Amino acid sequence: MRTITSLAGAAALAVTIGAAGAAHAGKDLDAIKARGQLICGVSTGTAGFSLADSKGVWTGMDVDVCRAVAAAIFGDASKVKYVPTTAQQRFTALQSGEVDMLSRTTTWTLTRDTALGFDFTGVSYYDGQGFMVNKKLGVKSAKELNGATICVSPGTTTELNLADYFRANKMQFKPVVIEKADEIRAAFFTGRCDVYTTDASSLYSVRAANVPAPLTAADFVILPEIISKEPLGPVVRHGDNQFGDIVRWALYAMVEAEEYGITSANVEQMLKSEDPTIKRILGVTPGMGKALGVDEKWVVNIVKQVGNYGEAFDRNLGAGSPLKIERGLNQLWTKGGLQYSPPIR
Ligand SMILES: N[C@@H](CCC(=O)N[C@@H](CS)C(=O)NCC(=O)O)C(=O)O
Repeated sequence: MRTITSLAGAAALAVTIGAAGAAHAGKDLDAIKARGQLICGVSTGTAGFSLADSKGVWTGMDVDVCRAVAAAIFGDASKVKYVPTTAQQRFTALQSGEVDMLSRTTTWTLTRDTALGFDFTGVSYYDGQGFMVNKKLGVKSAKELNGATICVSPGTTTELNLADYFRANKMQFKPVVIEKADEIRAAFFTGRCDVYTTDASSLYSVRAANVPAPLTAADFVILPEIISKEPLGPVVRHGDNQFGDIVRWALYAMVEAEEYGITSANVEQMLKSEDPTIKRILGVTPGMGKALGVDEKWVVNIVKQVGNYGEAFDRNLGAGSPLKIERGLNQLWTKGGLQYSPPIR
């Protein structure tokens, strides 16, 4: 009886997968495959997240998410064209089709996920908004900022949270609103504003990478208050669920690989593992690639070329980078953090 039931269950699953048409590519995925390249909207330059060097080579955590998607689709992480976007331009770039996806410190909110016509596919970095000030001001807490002049980027959650926070705490502020990242940083460092506010990770990034000599990182303090939740993640347009699924699971694959101890260094060795979960993740037991409409070696390609989530975090943002950001909320759930992949099965 038990055998008959489970056979019936397996048959039902086969029918479901067949009917859903795992291999039906939508229009965005078709276009990406036809051009042979993913077009990823990144920021104009935030060290650790997305930054181009003098040769035009992009690196960073957000860049690595683009690379993982390209590795899943093409088996080649280098098949990405990067389009720099400011916070204000980014959503138009995605809506108009100028880019296939965004991977650029973009916070998942209800209105962006609905009214703007987008889907967020996961959280690549759990962040929160903070404040940075020049040490000379002697300010120790955001509660002391009444009357301050504050540099803030337009078209961001930052702008909205800032207004909420000051209203809630019955304080006044003078906004200095500047779209371009290099200009807003210059305005802050030259003293045009007392305070720079953005995602805390970007404050760490700017303090580590952008302070102009003779000033140094030690001249600036990031205040202890984190005033918001900023779950940053990749974004796609509505209309091509299969492409959205690939973007979603490319990031999850990096997280799942970390949880199961699969790294860029040991992935070949792991192909010989007897663990059924690892066999499924790496496509040794086929099925996951087919369900997603990509090669069965999709996770092998991602991990070999990009690394698992922890490797990417360490290299771009953590101990192996100039930013030295703690894993914190971005630690795996098994180690007290929030990074958690649904099962690859
Ligand atoms: N996470 C926030 C802020 C994102 C954001 O883009 N902030 C600006 C602060 S300057 C930035 O990173 N810009 C980088 C760029 O334009 O290259 C949001 O999604 O609204």
